Amino acid sequence: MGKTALITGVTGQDGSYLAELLLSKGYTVHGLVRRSSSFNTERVDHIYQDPQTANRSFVLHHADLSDGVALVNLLRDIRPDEVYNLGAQSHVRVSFDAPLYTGDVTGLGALRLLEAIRASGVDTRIYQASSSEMFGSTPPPQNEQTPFHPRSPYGAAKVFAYWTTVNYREAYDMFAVNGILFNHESPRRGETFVTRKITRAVARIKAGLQDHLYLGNLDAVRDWGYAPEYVDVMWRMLQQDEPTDYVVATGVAATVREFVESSFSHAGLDWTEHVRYDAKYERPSEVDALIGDASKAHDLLGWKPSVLVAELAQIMVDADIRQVEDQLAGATVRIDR
Ligand code: NAP
Ligand code: F7E
Repeated sequence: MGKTALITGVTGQDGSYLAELLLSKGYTVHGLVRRSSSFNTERVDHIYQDPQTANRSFVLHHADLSDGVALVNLLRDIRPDEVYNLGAQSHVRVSFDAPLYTGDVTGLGALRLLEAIRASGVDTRIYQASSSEMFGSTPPPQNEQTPFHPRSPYGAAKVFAYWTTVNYREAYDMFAVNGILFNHESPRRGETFVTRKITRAVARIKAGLQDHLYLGNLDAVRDWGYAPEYVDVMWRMLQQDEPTDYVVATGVAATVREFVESSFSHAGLDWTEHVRYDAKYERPSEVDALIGDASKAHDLLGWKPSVLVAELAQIMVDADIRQVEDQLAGATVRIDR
């Protein structure tokens, strides 16, 4: 019998890649989907299985991280071997506009899930999607020993979720781990995160659909990796003998400006002719520099990233150009795999 996993946030960037990975390993994958008035399953449509399918290996359930009782019922029904908590209000800028909602879903949501595991009595392992945003203003390089100093409601909510996960490991002997992941991107990245906003604009400018791209702070430094490689390390963390927390990063730094330059030049465009500044995209408090030291993940999990920032920009630009070409040709557009 293969294992069973539950993924919260299965409709997101990471959830979709993780679902594919686990299915390829023979898992039965259950995903939590929140109710929406329009379709919100685009990233997993290619692996969707109708409810009428016999012995489904991919099953979606309506639930929400704000509904603790639904989580208990879901866990009782599914009895997963592994739980991946990827669900979150994950946009840092938006967290300043919706701080209480972000605290509720991104912070308390993790606690609800841990408590639901206890309440349901299910013996399972849990992965918590922690973030480099927890380091905030603490200077790089950042590793598992680096003190947290979050700079946004999102970062603060993730710190709460991190310590709650550690506490449930210590208090209840749960196999609960934090993956402290640095920024990771892909053609499936949400369109308002800076990398995808840039690569999508490059494709549209190249096709003559828009002239300008408005951005905020170009000086921020980030450590950008490739999302499919980052979901692999989540899985590895839950296969170990002992639960512990890991930083996951490439160790390679780039500014937003450098990502802009790489993306535009890959499409044969001069970024200075198209990029404009809009203060609207600045944050009330910014995280200036995140560069991770993932030595522990290298040593204990044998994990090493292969796609670094320049190649990442090219992968994303190429995918967005293909998507715009498909749109213009009137083809059915699917998110790049
Ligand atoms: P994402 O694309 O924004 O996906 C977030 C997922 O959470 C979506 O499936 C979303 O559903 C779901 N969600 C939002 N509110 C929810 C709620 N109230 N109840 C249940 N589900 C809810 O994020 P991602 O980039 O895949 O990241 C996955 C996780 O890793 C997140 O927790 C994020 O904070 C964390 N993280 C991400 C990065 C990164 O660079 N990508 C780095 C470190 C940590 P909808 O599809 O309906 O919106
Ligand atoms: O911003 C700057 C912005 O929104 C990156 C999330 O996945 O990674 C992500 O958070 C940088 C910031 O990602 C624009 O000020 C400039 O310095 O792509 P981002 P993020 O805030 O780093 C962490 C690890 C997570 O955990 C989060 O969930 O780019 N920037 N101009 C801009 N950012 C955006 N979004 N839009 C702009 O126009």
